[in-house]
Amino acid sequence: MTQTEIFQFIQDNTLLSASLWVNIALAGLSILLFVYMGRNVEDPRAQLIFVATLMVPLVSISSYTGLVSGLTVGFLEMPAGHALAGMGAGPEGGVFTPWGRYLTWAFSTPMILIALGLLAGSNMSKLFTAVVADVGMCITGLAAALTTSSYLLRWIWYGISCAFFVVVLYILLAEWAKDAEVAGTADIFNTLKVLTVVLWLGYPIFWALGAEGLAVLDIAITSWAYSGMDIIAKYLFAFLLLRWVVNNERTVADMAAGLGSASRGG
Ligand code: RET
Repeated sequence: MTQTEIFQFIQDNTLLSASLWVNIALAGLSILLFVYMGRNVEDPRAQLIFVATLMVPLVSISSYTGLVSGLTVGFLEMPAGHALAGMGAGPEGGVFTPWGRYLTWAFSTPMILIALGLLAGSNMSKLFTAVVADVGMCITGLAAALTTSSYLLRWIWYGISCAFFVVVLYILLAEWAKDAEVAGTADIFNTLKVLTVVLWLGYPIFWALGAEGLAVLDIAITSWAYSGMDIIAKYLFAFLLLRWVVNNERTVADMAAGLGSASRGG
């Protein structure tokens, strides 16, 4: 299938193309809003949180532009055992695979974790571990989507991706939650942690239910599920984080100087 045919296929499926265009529009608005919100932030650590967070909609607008144009979408023939096997590939069939989504998660999700780690006052080892495991999760998730030789191997990739995900969850729930108490940022960190953990759990669930997994859900519904989760996990998340940073720049600055509220003493 040529890129033009894929582009046409997406345009013809209104529900599917709307799920992509909505995110391009919201990412664009978020970029403008966030640049405006951050215009007076001066502390370097707060600035770093800002830049990392601003990258999220920037990566997102690129990701969705790639999808909507057909550049980062393929129609792949599924291996025997898959519910949609035997559909062929190309104009005759194949399974709609928006692989650009999984690829660009490798760039957007580390930014979310860097922002969260800095907010929690993470040390370098934990931040490194979280980011590396997260990239591993995204790339092996991409491998699961692109493997067409064996149904079993698709799910083995999925399992490996989940193992990386467990590392990320552990750092978020156990390590950074503790660090945030010491840093004096527990309130906002806990809000964002719950939002992140609950939403991120949705991605592997919808992958498993979608056309590329068990094929219980149709491609437009799956696309809306990801797009809806993205709207909350990216733009709402980033907005809440940036609003807090702007209003609490002092707390962030003190943290950078090793003066988190706990070490300041009573
Ligand atoms: C996959 C499938 C394989 C198993 C696992 C997955 C997890 C994906 C996650 C994605 C989060 C994406 C976000 C994007 C926002 O920019 C790759 C779906 C565990 C957690 C938050």
